[in-house]
Amino acid sequence: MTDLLDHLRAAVGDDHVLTEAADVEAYVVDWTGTQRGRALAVVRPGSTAEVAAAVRACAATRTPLVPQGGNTGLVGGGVPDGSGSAVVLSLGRMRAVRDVDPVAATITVDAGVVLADVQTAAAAVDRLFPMSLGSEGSCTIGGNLATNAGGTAVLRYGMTRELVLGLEVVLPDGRVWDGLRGLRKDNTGYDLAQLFVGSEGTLGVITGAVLRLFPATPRHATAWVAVPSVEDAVALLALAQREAGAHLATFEIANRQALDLVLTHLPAAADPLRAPSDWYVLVELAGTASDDGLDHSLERLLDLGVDAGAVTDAAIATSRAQRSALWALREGISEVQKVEGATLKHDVTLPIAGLADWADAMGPRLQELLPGVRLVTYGHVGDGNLHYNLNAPVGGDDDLRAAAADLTTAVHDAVAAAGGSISAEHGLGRTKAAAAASYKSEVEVDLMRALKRALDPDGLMNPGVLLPAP
Ligand code: FAD
Ligand code: 2HG
Ligand code: ZN
Repeated sequence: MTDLLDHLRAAVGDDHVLTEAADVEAYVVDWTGTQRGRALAVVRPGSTAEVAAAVRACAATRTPLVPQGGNTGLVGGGVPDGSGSAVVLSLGRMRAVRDVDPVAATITVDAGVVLADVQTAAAAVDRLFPMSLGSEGSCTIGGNLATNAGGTAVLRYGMTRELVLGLEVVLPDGRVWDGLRGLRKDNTGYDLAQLFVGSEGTLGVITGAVLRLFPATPRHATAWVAVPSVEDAVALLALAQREAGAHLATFEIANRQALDLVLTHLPAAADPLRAPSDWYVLVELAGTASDDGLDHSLERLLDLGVDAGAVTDAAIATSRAQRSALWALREGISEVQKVEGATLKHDVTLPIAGLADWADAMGPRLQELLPGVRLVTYGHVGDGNLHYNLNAPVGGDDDLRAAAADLTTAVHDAVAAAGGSISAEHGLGRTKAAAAASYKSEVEVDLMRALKRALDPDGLMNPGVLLPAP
């Protein structure tokens, strides 16, 4: 072990190999506070060459390695297990924007660049990097790529997978694959970059990326809309797709329980509507500087929604401050769930046609399993993705923990039966790897294991994440 630490120090400098408990703490506990591991050391390389040297040192001693970006992941994939045998490799020092090309509409960045900084760098050349997550102030592009993150702009721009053109990756043996090509067309064999997207640190360490940029969308029309049911939200989505077409940028859902938690815990939050509703939709149209008429389209959409019985009330933002206040009601939910107490997360997608029936049937089944459990349902309904999350019955945090396995199995079984996915956008990490394998066919799991073996024959890259230990 001393040998390894010496090699790591030689690779990245003494100051960037952390071993003291206090220094390591922030790297071994996840954002939820529920996944805690132990690390042999945390290593913080400052360049691709230093990442490669650190990976080589780990490979030579057969030391497992856990890549980490902003540590905002929600499935425990970025923190080590409890054995204390792994090295955490943090990309936090690799924060350079290497190049921005507004004409090619590409940006080339180090993997440790924080998502909000990529957005800002794109805006500086009057372009848009559309990915938008509640964690964008701390999550990194490397983490976004490794988890194939989603967020609130997927409806219009797609998942991270659709926003990447090229990657630079340090392979498990320490070699560097330079695939930093910004070509829109490149049909020269297997798409290697896509292999690493969504691989959750199990195939290599992403050190750089070429990402796609889009025309800036400085114009917005935003509304917080009361809808009676999930079915009505889906009906309104169909109207929005027809009326707003390509301008439809965001279509998010939240139930009243979610809003109540936000109103309780966020001091600046206020209910924009007079009467409570069971469900709400945050809808936003976005356009370029020359796109007039978004406000008109939104009003027309809401009128059509009222006529169809899918909308009962709405608040339209008339200023930037109002727009931010409406967004805060949606983006604040994750945080306030945590403040409220014990939670259980279910990040599920379903075929959108079956979403409402699925949600209607699920609630009563969970109440049977844990009477009083609070359903805090929200998410990206435009993508068929619900965060079908739970908070404990009031005062019943221990009851939720005791019932957690049964509740999650009930949700996941119902998702599988309805043809959905138990991870829409957060990945599998440590917490869902075994469950996902149990719902996949043997052929699918075999293919995944074959890929893993081909790239990481010694199984050193983030073992136990994405695929359960064999
Ligand atoms: P980490 O948490 O550090 O790591 C996540 C995974 O990626 C781990 O498996 C890790 O090993 C791997 N990894 C990290 N960096 C690299 C690298 N350079 N090379 C190889 N592997 C790497 N997610 C969504 O999809 N949509 C949302 O709307 C969303 N909203 C969120 C809101 C909040 C408040 C929070 C706390 C989280 C949210 N997330 C969301 C989850 C999380 O922010 C994303 O998964 C994000 O992509 C993780 O980035 P990170 O840099 O924090 O990665
Ligand atoms: C969101 O959409 C995120 O807000 C976080 O994906 C969801 O905390 C969660 O469960
Ligand atoms: Zn989400």
